[in-house]
Amino acid sequence: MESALAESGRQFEFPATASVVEGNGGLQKVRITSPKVAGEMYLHGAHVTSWKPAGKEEVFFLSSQSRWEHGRAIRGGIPICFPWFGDKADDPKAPAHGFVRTKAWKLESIAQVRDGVTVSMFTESDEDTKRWWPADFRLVYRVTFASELRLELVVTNTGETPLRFEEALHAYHRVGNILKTRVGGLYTAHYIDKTDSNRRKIQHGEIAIVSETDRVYLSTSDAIELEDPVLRLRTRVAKENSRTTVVWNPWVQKAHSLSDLADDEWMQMICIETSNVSDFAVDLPPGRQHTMKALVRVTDI
Ligand code: TA6
Repeated sequence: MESALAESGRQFEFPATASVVEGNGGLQKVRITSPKVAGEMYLHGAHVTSWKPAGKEEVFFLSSQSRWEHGRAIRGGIPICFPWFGDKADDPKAPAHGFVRTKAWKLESIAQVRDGVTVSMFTESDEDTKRWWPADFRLVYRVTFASELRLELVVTNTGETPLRFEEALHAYHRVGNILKTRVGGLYTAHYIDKTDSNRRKIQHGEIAIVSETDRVYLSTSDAIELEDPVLRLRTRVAKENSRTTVVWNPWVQKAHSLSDLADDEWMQMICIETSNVSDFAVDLPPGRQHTMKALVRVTDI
């Protein structure tokens, strides 16, 4: 039975390139299939769950135990954290990482561009969002699936009062073996260590994951390079209008505590999160817009 959404999505389809189909848990997704690139993006959370540039394996990690249901976040791919990151400072009952990753977004358009396909989805403030956050806002998220992946999160303050928000593209990168993976690009950056009472520290050189790692790197603008000698891949994440980078791996115990992550899957993932969080939350005057961009490229090593 074709749902209304799939029906309504028909108008955006490109034969054999982009179609709106039923995905896991009956959730609707846009599926991109072309000689140049393959990809998937759910309307649930405007969540990219797959990107495969031609000749490459899947770039993103997706948990075999992920939930696919309304109100639950998908574990893997690229969840969007907004308008707060982590726990809400003044409300421990509020959903972690905000509410847009569990929201049903609307499809705005699917467009064929010179080197790929751009999918645009949007969501905005409503009664539900105002239960947690009184602001008026509109989010537009444009994702271009091509030989590179281009991500653009546009926040508009549609209200009368200034708003302050945090945002993160909480990307789960698939790796061959986390013990052999190295992260470059944050060589001397200051960071908040969330595994050590939020102590502030300084990075020295490349990042190697040797225990639970949960760090907010501050005042960052350089591209991140993920070196994976097992998959023989280098992933470069460049960005614009993002002043923080979060690096996360749950390691053994935290992974065990997460019901939607299989016990050994921590070895196959690392989160590199283009973001504006903590000291770099964004202040947006009424009627103004803020756009954060990330650009992901994968090359063989
Ligand atoms: O981005 C790192 C982090 O904030 C960690 O603290 C960890 O909790 C992770 O996000 C996953 O959060 P989630 O709410 O998806 O379980």
